[in-house]
Amino acid sequence: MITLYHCTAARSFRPLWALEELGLPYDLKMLPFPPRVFAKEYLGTNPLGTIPLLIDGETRMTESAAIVQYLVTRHGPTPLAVGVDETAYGAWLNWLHFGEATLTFPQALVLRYSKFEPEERRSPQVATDYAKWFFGRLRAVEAALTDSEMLCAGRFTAADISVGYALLLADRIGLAGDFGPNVAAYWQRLQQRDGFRRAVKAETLAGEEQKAASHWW
Ligand SMILES: N[C@@H](CCC(=O)N[C@@H](CS)C(=O)NCC(=O)O)C(=O)O
Repeated sequence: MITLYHCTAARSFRPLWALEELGLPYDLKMLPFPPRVFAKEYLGTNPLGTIPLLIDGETRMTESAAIVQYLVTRHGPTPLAVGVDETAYGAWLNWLHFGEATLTFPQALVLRYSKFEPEERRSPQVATDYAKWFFGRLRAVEAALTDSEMLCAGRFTAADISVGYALLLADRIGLAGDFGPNVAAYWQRLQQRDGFRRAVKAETLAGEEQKAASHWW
């Protein structure tokens, strides 16, 4: 059985969404955010203290985009993966990693310097500058969606899960109002997917059952 350590609406939502899209059984372990402060015992399981942590037999992974890539390739075949012999293979890998490395990184700085740091260390300038950075990078997504419903390969793939999570985070931290029209419509489409809805329901139910309040936004 796959085990996923998760905090509500954190990057671990990527693997959770992928697990639901794939219909795989899994054990969801909810943690309060940030675990390194509110669930110190978790450091014994994952010394990084970060989520996600996915355990699948001997495999342990802590990078959300890599986990999604792992799930759709190891536990396929599935149309969520784009094969090496498909034209869109390179574009797929690029979007898959763009979602975390390019889109989520600046948002983490917005969150940190507008919310997580103690009052005296907060910086409206850092938060504003990195929100601008995020919207600058998001132009690539706006352009990619001009004539297409999803990012690549003409279908919903793991790349949409990776970029879709960056949009979820933007929504939670109040940036979604400035999405361009293509990104706004895409974000609506993604939220209507059964797999997305099941993932939201799963984290809500597991959060209640395990009493892990982790509404950090
Ligand atoms: N690049 C990693 C980042 C993992 C990460 O930093 N996760 C955040 C939550 S979204 C975390 O655990 N933060 C708590 C902390 O740093 O203590 C990924 O994509 O999974």
